[in-house]
Amino acid sequence: MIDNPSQLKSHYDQQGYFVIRDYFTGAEISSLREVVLKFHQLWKKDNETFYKEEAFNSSLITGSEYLSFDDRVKLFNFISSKKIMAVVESVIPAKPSFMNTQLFFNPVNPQQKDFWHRDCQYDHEVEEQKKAILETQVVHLRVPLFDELGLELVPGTHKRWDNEEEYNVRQEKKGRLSSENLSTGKAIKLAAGDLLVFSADMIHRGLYGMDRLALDILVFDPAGDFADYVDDDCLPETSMLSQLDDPSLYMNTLHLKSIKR
Ligand SMILES: O=C(O)CCC(=O)C(=O)O
Repeated sequence: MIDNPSQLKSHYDQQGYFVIRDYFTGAEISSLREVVLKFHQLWKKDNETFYKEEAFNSSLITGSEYLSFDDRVKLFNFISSKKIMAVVESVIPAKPSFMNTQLFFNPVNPQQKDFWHRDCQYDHEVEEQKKAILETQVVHLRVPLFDELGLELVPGTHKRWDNEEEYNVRQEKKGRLSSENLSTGKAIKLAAGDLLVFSADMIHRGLYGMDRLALDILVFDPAGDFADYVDDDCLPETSMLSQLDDPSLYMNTLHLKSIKR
């Protein structure tokens, strides 16, 4: 368990991320990997063309489409385990809420390049992005299931706007490409067992290569208006809640959704 939550929080506040090395045991990762690989095999078969032509991630891993009831319960219990909740609560102390999961892998096409982005750029135009990074953000917890090259981040950009180089590269302006290197980037190599926590709205890119397969857990502060982004099917069914050691992460989301209806 973490013994320095306030240090982690202040690193996160200043830099937009932190890493905890060797946070999970080999047994924890292998049991998670077993469930996630079942999802991945079925998802790949079902999305063959997309997978072969352009995909680099899937989402809704906790949903009912590919995993059985028992495997979903296992996954929900991992996501809201004491270890994960201690980290989540260090960053979002009041009523942290579950949003989704994503699974990142290498694109099949070797020409496909890793690219810089802020997650909010897919929902917002530039002026809105500027606002979004000043408001409540979504937090990613990356759990690598195999050793990987990890992520490259631009520390501090969860709170500040892009400099000219960052903007031109990320938004592909003035002839720049989003796959070019940034002088401000910091690569964080990850091993299975490590945990990387980072702000989804900071400038970042996944680094393709090795045998990467990483589960990203997305959580949000209820002060942000994100409940509509949550797909009902990725939340536990009512009959699952009693089988979860600590369902509060999901209950918080269910509550936010219920008051919106
Ligand atoms: O690993 C990747 O390919 C990208 C990761 C990413 O963009 C994210 O986790 O938001």
